[in-house]
Amino acid sequence: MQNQPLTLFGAPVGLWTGKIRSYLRKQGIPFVERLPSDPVFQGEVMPAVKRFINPVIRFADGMLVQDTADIIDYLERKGYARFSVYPQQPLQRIVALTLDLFGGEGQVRAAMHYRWSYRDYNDTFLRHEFGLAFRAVGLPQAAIDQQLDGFMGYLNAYLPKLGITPTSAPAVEAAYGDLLAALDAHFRVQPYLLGGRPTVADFGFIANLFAHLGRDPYPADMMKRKAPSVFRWTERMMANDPDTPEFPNCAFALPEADEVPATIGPVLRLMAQDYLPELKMAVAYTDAWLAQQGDIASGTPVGGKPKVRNIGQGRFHLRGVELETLVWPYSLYMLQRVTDAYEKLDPQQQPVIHDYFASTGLEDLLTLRATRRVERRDHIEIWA
Ligand SMILES: N[C@@H](CCC(=O)N[C@@H](CS)C(=O)NCC(=O)O)C(=O)O
Repeated sequence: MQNQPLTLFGAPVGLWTGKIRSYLRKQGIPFVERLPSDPVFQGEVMPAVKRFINPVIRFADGMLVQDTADIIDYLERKGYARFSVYPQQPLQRIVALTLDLFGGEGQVRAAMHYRWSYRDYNDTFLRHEFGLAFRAVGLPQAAIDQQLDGFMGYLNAYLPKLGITPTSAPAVEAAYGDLLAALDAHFRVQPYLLGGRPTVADFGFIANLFAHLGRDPYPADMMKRKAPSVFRWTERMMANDPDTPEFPNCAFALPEADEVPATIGPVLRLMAQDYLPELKMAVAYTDAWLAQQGDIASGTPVGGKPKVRNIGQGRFHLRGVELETLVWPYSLYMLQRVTDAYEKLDPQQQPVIHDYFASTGLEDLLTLRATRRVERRDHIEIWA
């Protein structure tokens, strides 16, 4: 079974599809990519996962796995991976999980902003890219244009719901600009976030930094001009080899001692400043929301129905500007990975990790939890 290519249902334009495409290539796992217009996706995958969502992988025997975090875990568990993207050593492991959260959930706002707030600049490219699925099924151009207006309008309409408005845009851009600068300094001296080999940290970041921020015309141009080492890392992440000619002496490995590169400190400090307040808001909002709901049976989809992935909108401050944004229990699912890993440590290891996180302002993250756990069952986020 492991020799038969699996099918990746997703799209070149898809944020989370890029994360899994990168993972499959780096792990040398054979796959065939198909667009969501494919009859198998429409007739088999969508009914099974109960919503339109990309990516989904399908094994030759029909088994489906949806959600990039679960796909990576599944492939590792079943022995498909050449190397684990979860470091074994505690500091490296917890920093990797933390950066997975920051690069994935924490950069969606920037990705959506630079794609849709610069829609005119990006439009020819986006219409081409979103048109691929409609062209693949042979729709005439007039019908494609109509479909594109509808679907692109639907995605564009997320901006205000994510707190992206003319008032907040300068804060969103300042936070992303500082992050690009910190990442650029890092990738000048290291091929991957934790050293010579990609970890789940890199796969979290490549989600937003490839399909949107590294590929759409406006942000890709900005990345090349302002942070060329970050752009170079996006190429490296999409290659099926280590792709490190500029680091000829760097082994495809993490540091032997349980250390993380010094240039990661500034990235974590930006997370503490720009993302931790939103996570704290999401936890407090979720707790208040849960308290209002009364009894929710274990296994209930987080939003009541499989299609509803958020539980409302909460407010927080980004660089002094108040934003109102959707609260996604999925972000808490990714946060739990950090808090679970910290909780599992030997008591004598915890202070070492705590001290490192305190040096970046992120110590509260290690124990930040909602009153109820989010799990995933049958492709849906549920209350445990
Ligand atoms: N947490 C999921 C996210 C998947 C996701 O949100 N995919 C987007 C496309 S990149 C989607 O299908 N959105 C459909 C919609 O919002 O209606 C993962 O890691 O795979």
